[in-house]
Amino acid sequence: MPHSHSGFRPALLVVDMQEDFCPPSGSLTVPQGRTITPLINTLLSLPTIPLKVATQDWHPPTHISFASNHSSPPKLPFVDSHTINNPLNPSQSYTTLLWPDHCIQSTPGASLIPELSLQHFNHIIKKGTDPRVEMYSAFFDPFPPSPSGERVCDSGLAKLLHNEKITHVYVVGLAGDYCVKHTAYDAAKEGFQTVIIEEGTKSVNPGMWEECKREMESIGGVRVVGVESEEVQ
Ligand code: VGL
Ligand code: ZN
Repeated sequence: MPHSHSGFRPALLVVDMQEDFCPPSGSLTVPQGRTITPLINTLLSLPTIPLKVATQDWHPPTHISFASNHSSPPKLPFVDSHTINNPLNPSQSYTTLLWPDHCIQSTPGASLIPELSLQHFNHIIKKGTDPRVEMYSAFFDPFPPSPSGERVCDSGLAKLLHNEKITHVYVVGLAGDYCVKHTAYDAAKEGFQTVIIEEGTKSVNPGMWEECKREMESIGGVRVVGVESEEVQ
């Protein structure tokens, strides 16, 4: 990381390192999802990072993102999309893929993988708990806040990072093309210098990662860097 000075107080966000996203037995496996754990544990061991936060996708069984909850007509996970209306403003909608059942609250699949160095985390944030909306970002649901500032979901992560006077947010975890991407977008929108450490993430669709990176850098204000880059030294 850049050398410490008054304008540098980093946080590490470790997104959704959960059994259901990991081979061999997860229900929504990210290829090679487990292989990033040693690098993440190295980052977690750095005493120069004052705030380390894990997130957990934490869905009720009735969650709208599960293909199994859309039976007439039947929907295929990974293939069919669906459109979610904003519960606070039905004229706004968000279309995204449907998934297999995953990360159901308090089930083994929702647990953080045991090889992750849990003792370093200052906070664990749960997301995706509202059955009515998809929530890839660890900050908010995908809809803009209402004119009065109300949101469907707010995990409290933005307030935590602002309270801790964080300047830079380093994001790793799963999946690069979904929750890591949308978490990084929201971190940048919240005004944090936002960096994804490339070797610290894997994607559901690895073939799309290069395009995903370009999109994040061009429209998201997110930097994607290798662990050996100056940025992370
Ligand atoms: C995720 C799909 C569905 C993720 C969560 O953590 O990237 N992807 N729910
Ligand atoms: Zn999910």
